[in-house]
Amino acid sequence: MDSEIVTVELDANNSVKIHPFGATVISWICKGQEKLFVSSLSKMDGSKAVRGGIPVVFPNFGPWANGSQHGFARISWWTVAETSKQESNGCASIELHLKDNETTRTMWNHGFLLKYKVGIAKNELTTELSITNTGTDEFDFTTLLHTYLKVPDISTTTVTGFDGCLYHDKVAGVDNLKEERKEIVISQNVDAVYKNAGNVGGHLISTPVGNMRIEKHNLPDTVLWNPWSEKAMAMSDFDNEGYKRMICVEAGFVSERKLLSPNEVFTCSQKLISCGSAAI
Ligand code: TA6
Repeated sequence: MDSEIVTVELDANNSVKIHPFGATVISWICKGQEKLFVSSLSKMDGSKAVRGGIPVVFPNFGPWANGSQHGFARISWWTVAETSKQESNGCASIELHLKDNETTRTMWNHGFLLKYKVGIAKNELTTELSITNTGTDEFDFTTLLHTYLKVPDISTTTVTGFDGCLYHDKVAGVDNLKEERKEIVISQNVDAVYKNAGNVGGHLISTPVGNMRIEKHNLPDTVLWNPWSEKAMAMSDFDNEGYKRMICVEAGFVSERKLLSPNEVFTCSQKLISCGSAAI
């Protein structure tokens, strides 16, 4: 399956790899350093969603009555529509598409076209998803970019951009909590869905060796997740110690369902900006 993986390269030290299974970005090398976490036990053969990188969640974030959790986008084979091009402004990009098919229609009987553009520039990775309703009936969806960032050590990692936001704590099962912390350090299983987070100034993930900023467009909510030891151990594709070297900061449109009329297009994106030196 490795032969299916496409690489977009700016130069020897800046490149991105995308697996057509789920259009999953599985590697972003920036200044010679890997910025994304992928579990060493992740499946890469299309038998299961990639455990890491940037899985694309559509048409449903979370448990789904129509099919597997987080919807079918991350477990479908996408097609490369536009190969990489070195644009004049020093960027390189590639576009992948997914449209409704027999499999998706058995789960969710709607016509759609997803276009996913992955672009790299100096110190930046942008992923843009456009969702077109190609059918004759309206549909609603939630969507999210399930970004696994690689960090040297979760215990020395902080993340900002959540203070003042309401959130649903999925671990405690409590809704409408208000985040008071300006800086969050994760020291246990965290699974929190924040409404309208990171929309002014983005999220800053800071580590002793460098920082990463996440800027979002049309993805008003952010999910913060780390399985911690027990949950990581319970996942067959999550290496037991992996939780110490990752943080999921997931840009999404998940607190409300987005309604799309026939021929309407919804576009959303995130930009990851590496503003540090080494391992993040
Ligand atoms: O985004 C956080 C979350 O919804 C968690 O609840 C956890 O289930 C995680 O996604 C991973 O889900 P997955 O289906 O990839 O195992």
